[in-house]
Amino acid sequence: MSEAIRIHPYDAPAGGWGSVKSLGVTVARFAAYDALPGLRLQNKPDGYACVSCAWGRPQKQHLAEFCENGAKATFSELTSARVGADFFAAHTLTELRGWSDMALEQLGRLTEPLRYDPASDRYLPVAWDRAFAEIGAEMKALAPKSVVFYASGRASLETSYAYQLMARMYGNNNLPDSSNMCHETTSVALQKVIGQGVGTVHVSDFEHTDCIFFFGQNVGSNSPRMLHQLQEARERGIPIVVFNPLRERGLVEFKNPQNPVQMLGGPATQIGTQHHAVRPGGDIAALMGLCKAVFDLDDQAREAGRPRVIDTAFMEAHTQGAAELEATAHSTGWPDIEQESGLTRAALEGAARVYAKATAVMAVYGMGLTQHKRGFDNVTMLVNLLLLRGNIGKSGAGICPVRGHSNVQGQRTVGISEKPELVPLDKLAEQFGFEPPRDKGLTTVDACQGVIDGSVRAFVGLGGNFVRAVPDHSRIEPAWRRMRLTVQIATKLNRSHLLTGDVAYLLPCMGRLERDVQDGVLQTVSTEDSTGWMHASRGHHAPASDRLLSEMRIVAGLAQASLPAEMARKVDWNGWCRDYSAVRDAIAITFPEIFHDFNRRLAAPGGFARPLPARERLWKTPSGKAEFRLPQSLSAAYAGDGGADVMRLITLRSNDQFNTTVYGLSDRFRGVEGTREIVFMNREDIARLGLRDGQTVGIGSACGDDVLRQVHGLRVVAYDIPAGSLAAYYPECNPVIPLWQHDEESKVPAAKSVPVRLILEAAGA
Ligand SMILES: Nc1nc2c(c(=O)[nH]1)N[C@H]1C(S)=C(S)[C@@H](COP(=O)(O)OP(=O)(O)OC[C@H]3O[C@@H](n4cnc5c(=O)[nH]c(N)nc54)[C@H](O)[C@@H]3O)O[C@H]1N2
Ligand SMILES: Nc1nc2c(c(=O)[nH]1)N[C@H]1C(S)=C(S)[C@@H](COP(=O)(O)OP(=O)(O)OC[C@H]3O[C@@H](n4cnc5c(=O)[nH]c(N)nc54)[C@H](O)[C@@H]3O)O[C@H]1N2
Ligand SMILES: [Mo]
Repeated sequence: MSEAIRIHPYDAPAGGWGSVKSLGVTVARFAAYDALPGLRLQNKPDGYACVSCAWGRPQKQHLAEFCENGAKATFSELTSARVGADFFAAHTLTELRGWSDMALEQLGRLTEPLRYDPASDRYLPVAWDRAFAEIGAEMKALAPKSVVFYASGRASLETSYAYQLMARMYGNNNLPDSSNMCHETTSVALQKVIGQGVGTVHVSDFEHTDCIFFFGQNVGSNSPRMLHQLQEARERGIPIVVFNPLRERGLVEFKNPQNPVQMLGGPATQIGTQHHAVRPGGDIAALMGLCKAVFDLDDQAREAGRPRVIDTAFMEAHTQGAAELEATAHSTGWPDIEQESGLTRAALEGAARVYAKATAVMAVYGMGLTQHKRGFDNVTMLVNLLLLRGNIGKSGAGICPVRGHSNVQGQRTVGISEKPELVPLDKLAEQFGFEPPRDKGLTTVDACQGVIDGSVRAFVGLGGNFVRAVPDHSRIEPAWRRMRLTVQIATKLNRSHLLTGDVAYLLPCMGRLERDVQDGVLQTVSTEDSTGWMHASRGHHAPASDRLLSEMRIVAGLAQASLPAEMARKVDWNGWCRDYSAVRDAIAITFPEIFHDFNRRLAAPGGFARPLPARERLWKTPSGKAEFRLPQSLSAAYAGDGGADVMRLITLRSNDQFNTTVYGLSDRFRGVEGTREIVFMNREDIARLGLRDGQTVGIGSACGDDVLRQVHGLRVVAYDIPAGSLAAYYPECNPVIPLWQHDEESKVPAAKSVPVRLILEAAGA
């Protein structure tokens, strides 16, 4: 299994033959040849919603609406490898905890329900009925507030709705989902300033935009289908201005694997027209610089009697707080902006001129903005910039957070949220005849804290790899095993399943690509993409095993076993399992504005869009206007313990993983093959610290508390990254992130700009 380690600069475009070759390797790796013909159905009206990213689909579809990484996700789910009772009989969990994420992933699909047997330290098969009954007995004995119901962002709208209802009937709002490690910053920040917690753009806006600002999102690896829209925009001559500490290949150039001319030697499309290597955590400063420069351009225009640069009519009618922003921008000095952003005044003024010339600007962003101490300010500063020229609520303009999991936005929409104020609890009360809990539930960070302090006694996971995805592994893993009960619903084995409570179950489910037949009828499920469109999805492949249940059946089984009988009876769980359209009818009653006529509208090819009030310039904020907001500080980062040697670490994804699922060891675009144990470093830092390219080092948290948080055995890779910064892979580096370092408003762990210092290791490589 070990591949040779090769580190080399990569200068081929994103897409192109590299992507075709990588796909071939993946098909062979998973022996998923049966999956190939099915790819044509990916993201098509008669097919299935891709299980990889959440990017939207154009209404005018391309011949193939899949990408290299979507196909990888498909193959990995449709792998021919299986992991069943015979495997678990041969391996203790203690042994398996020594396996890598990639080795666990490659075991293939889980096939039957399992219960942990502490005497033999193994998972043993258990019948479904028995598993439900035993879990139910445990749940009934626990205090309702001590149980957490996590969801990872993939389960359908139907299952997610049933899941949140179960949690609330059980007695808590402890419904964190992967959003709490991801775009919750967006949900909180956009709700505050524009009155809706989701983005305002549709995919069709890319056809009308005349400028795109792109912050902290690695499109080539993490939402490659968007490269089509970016390529089309570039072919119209639209500038794309990129702010990213790294020069990510997908933002440099792209060859469309579905375009024969480009593939047979035609030139690649240049994507980014300006690249600004902002320092990690430096975006608030960069955005303040951009706003300052726009105000300056406006002053100059006014003095010269030219048309204003600022859209004063929009600002007067639709916003509040502009004067405070203007005063702050004027009083913030360029030296401070340059120092914190790592960018020059000239570079920021150049970007601002491009912004000021365009009439419809779109701002696209990802984890590079949300996962910081002041991620909230990153997002609200980006909104400030857009508002200055009325770039929200007009064609071709808007704010475009790129969500992660394929239904993470939808899960929040149908009620998976720890924030009771975001859920129509009165409606649920009336609809189902019970009193939902009204107190705040636990976020991901709160849940981890509860596991550490012992107040959380049980964890139910609807997908995901929670223990691996969260920060501070060395504190959370030991505490995790002191819980009473862990229940994991999953398609594939991962490290979280190997860390069990006293009583533990691993319940295998069908994936979205598989035919979900209930009562002889093929069921339809639905998801919401990153642009607020709802899509139907029907599986086309045989289930990986005949002992799998659908996620809907598992949730219904848990609910019926865990809720008091009189509560369980309030929902027709069995009816819901027989016909998912009945769940959609219930969703339509709870959320009529978004889901009225759900079943009818879902049948339309291309699905339907939810209302986006800010898109219509209806601002559902307390003031009824879009709100300019001042940042708390110019830096989005934690300062660290003050040592001169403290650096800012970015933890990020390779091109060969989906979150904690590691497909392989190839980060093609960054030129790293055969290993993930690396740390990218600036050449000057390498020289300054007396290190060598290729040498082995460790990194340790420099947060200033007295907990030891370290990762060892990382190979130094000289890389084009701002001085004083490091980049390394998630989840391997999660142990160095303290749990208490998170966005101050949303509690999303601060996985970018983590204060660390290098540790010299005895043996060099
Ligand atoms: N193939 C594949 N697709 C995926 C995923 C996957 O793992 N694999 N994961 C899915 C999920 S859940 C999510 S949330 C998304 C994640 O997709 P992204 O949002 O792209 O997440 P990351 O890989 O963490 O990369 C963050 C980017 O931000 C940049 N960055 C880091 N710090 C800063 C900063 O301070 N400022 C700026 N401006 N940029 C910064 C990094 O260099 C990097 O390019 O992708 C989704 N799609
Ligand atoms: N340091 C650092 N940490 C991070 C991040 C970072 O950038 N840096 N990113 C954060 C982000 S953005 C996110 S979203 C989280 C991700 O955190 P999670 O969502 O918890 O993790 P995933 O790796 O996406 O979960 C993968 C597992 O989900 C299960 N699974 C896959 N498909 C299905 C399905 O259809 N049904 C069910 N029931 N289970 C399924 C499989 O068992 C698989 O092993 O990690 C966060 N953690
Ligand atoms: Mo995510």
